[in-house]
Amino acid sequence: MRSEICEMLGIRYPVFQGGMAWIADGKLAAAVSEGGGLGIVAAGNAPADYVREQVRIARSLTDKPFGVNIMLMSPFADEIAQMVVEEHVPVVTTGAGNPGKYMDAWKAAGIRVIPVVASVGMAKLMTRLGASALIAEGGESGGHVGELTTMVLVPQVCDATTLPVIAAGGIADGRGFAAAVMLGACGVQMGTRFLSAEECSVHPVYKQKVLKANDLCTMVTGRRLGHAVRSLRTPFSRGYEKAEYGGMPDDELEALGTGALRLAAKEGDPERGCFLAGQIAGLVNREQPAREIIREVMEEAEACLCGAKTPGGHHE
Ligand code: TUI
Repeated sequence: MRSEICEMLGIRYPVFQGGMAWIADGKLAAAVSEGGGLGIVAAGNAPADYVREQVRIARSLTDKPFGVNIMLMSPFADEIAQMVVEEHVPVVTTGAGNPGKYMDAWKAAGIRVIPVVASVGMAKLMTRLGASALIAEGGESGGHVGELTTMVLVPQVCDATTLPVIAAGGIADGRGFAAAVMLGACGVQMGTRFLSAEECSVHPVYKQKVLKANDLCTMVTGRRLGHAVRSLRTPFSRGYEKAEYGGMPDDELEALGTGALRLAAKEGDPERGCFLAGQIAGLVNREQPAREIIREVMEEAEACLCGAKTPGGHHE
């Protein structure tokens, strides 16, 4: 089940690990890359030195390719954009904005740039600016979400670009992988599924919440301030929603969200933490080594795509 993205990046399986802020560290990225996928260190809102340290940890644990995800709304985005060049990171993915101003420098450094796009317009722009591939992420995903679902975004992005497209949002198993391929994608990115990996050092309270979540456990907040975020329904997210629609001033609302993601991921704070997770969390219910996750997804996808499985998931 190799695809053009495997040749381009030198990876065995076209499976990316999502760039989960404060969660996707050097250890998780290395485990995914060792398992044959593309591990990704997430920068999130962390300072450049923290991210550099994680890059070095990943490099000490694997000699396989891995990437860094840069969250473009971060106050440290400029420094991290420079850091990936200094550290010779082979692949950069971006999220939550337009990476246009960094593209020339990254390309000159030989970095493969793979932006997350949430619309056809952004897909066309990134194609023109010289991206190596695109990640089309639907709003089923956890974290910062766009307007479109994976089902409608992926085929429209595939038709709008000649680049390889990685599908993301709502994909956590081989059926999702196979569906993505049917929509025109050549690979997938999974966040929530890799959050459950044994090598994922997210706080145990966070991991357990995701493992126990069902299909209806997530909600979207933050639309009023222009950055919608999908997270588990918790006292924090409900309180935020109340404040959002209750007329709290913008600056106070902004302050309410600040640091909540780190509190969830690092401290497992059930009251004040913001637990980002995708709608597919209901399907993710056990901890497994990253290598096993990748193998299971690829085997199931192959079975689906080769006709061994009928629609609906029943074996013939
Ligand atoms: O970025 C994500 N997911 C994230 S980022 C994050 S940290 C955060 N902290 C505070 C507020 C918001 C987020 C947690 N999860 N996914 C990739 C993604 N990118 N989804 C949607 C987009 C996107 C949206 C708009 C990409 C480009 C874009 O372009 C808009 C423009 O024109 O600048």
